[in-house]
Amino acid sequence: MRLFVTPASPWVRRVRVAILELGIEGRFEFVQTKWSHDWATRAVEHRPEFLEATPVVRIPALVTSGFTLTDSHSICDYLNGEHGGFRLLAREGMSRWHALADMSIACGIIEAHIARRAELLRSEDERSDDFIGKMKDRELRCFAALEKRVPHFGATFDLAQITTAVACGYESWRYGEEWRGVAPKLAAWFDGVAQRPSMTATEPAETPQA
Ligand SMILES: N[C@@H](CCC(=O)N[C@@H](CS)C(=O)NCC(=O)O)C(=O)O
Repeated sequence: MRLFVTPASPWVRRVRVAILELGIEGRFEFVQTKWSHDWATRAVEHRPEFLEATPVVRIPALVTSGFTLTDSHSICDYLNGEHGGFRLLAREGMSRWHALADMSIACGIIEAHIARRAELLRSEDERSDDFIGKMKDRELRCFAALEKRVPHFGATFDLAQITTAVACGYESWRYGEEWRGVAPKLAAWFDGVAQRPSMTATEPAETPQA
């Protein structure tokens, strides 16, 4: 299977961490994509193999022998169901819904991260500080909500925890440590899980420029 990636993307990172947690990295070829900083506002050049793989032209994208999955949600679902025996997210029942409740908050943070990043990549005269502030408010509000969930986190580093850890890691890397002030228990939890081999192997780094 071929997985299109970059080292900066939190959506890619949650997939890569899930793969490492399941111990199935040997089944994948990781294909690096390059992006010019213009990606936020215009269609940028890509290698033909990436354009042929995904009409969405976003990462992650997973090409299997039978089909292509073009977002992290469907890829995580596939990894968990077909390659993970539902170890990272219960197939059914209350534990599934609690995990999805936490994961949807963490995904809300990551969506805000990328929207804020795209806005910051605009030229200064086009950029909206109001929009950037709105995204930051959402991030901090969601971190404060996850703070209340920490006592309920289970022993397994499951998809909800993976996504939460990726959200914490991206926030620290791109936007600094203010979030720790609204979510100190979450920050302490993150400092622990950040030492897992799946997390240290996938620490964010700048996207290679096209
Ligand atoms: N909902 C998608 C979001 C994927 C996404 O936004 N990826 C970003 C990188 S973090 C991207 O490829 N952006 C390029 C673009 O929008 O042109 C997922 O879960 O994978």
